[in-house]
Amino acid sequence: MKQMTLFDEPTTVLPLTYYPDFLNKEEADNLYQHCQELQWQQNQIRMVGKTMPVPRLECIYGDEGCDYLYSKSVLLKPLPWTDALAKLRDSITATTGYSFRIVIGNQYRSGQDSIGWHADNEASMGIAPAIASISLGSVRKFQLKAIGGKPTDFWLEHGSLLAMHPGCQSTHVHQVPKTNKVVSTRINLTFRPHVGGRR
Ligand SMILES: O=C(O)CCC(=O)C(=O)O
Repeated sequence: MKQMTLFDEPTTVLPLTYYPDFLNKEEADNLYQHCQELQWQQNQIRMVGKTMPVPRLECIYGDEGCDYLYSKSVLLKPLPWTDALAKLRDSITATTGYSFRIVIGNQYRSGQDSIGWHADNEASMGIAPAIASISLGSVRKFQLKAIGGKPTDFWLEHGSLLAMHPGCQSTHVHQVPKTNKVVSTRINLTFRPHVGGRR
C-alpha cells in the first residue's frame, strides 16, 4: 500500500509548504549518493546533567565562520559548501525566495535514530528564520504541532522539500520520532540562515 503522503502537489499549510517532487528520482538518487561522501560525525549532547550520543549522525557545510551551537552543548563548525550542496541551496532559494548560509545534515541510520520535539530557534539564525528541509532515502514520520497543540503527521518522501516559513519556529515545534518498524537510512538536509560568519 502506498504510504500516506501529505499532498501530491506543492501545497501550503501554514506555516509550511511541502513540495513532494522537488527533485526527480534521478536527482534525488544522485544527491543521496553524494551525501554518502559527506563528513558525518557522531556528536555528543549534554542533557539533564548527562552526556550522551546524539541519536543520529550529523554534518554541516556552509559559509566560513557560520558556527552553529544547539542545545547549549553541540557545536557544529561548517565545512566549505560542496558544489552539489551549493547548487541545491541555489535551487531551493529560486523556488522559495529564502536565502541560506548553512546546511545541517541528519542521517537516521535506523528507526532508533530520531530527533525529539524542538524548534529551530537558535539565536545564530536571527529572528524568524525560514528553514528548508530536503528528505532522501527512507520515508520517516515528521510531526509538527503548535505549542500546546496536537501533532500533525507528515510523511517526507525521497526528493521532497519542506519549507518552514518565518514564524514557524516561534509558534510550532517538530520532531522525527523513533519507530520500531524496520526502516533503512534516511538523510535530511536542513538549509538555514545565519547572522554571523563571512559570506
Ligand atoms: O529530519 C528531519 O526531517 C527534521 C530535522 C530537524 O528537525 C532538525 O534538523 O532540526
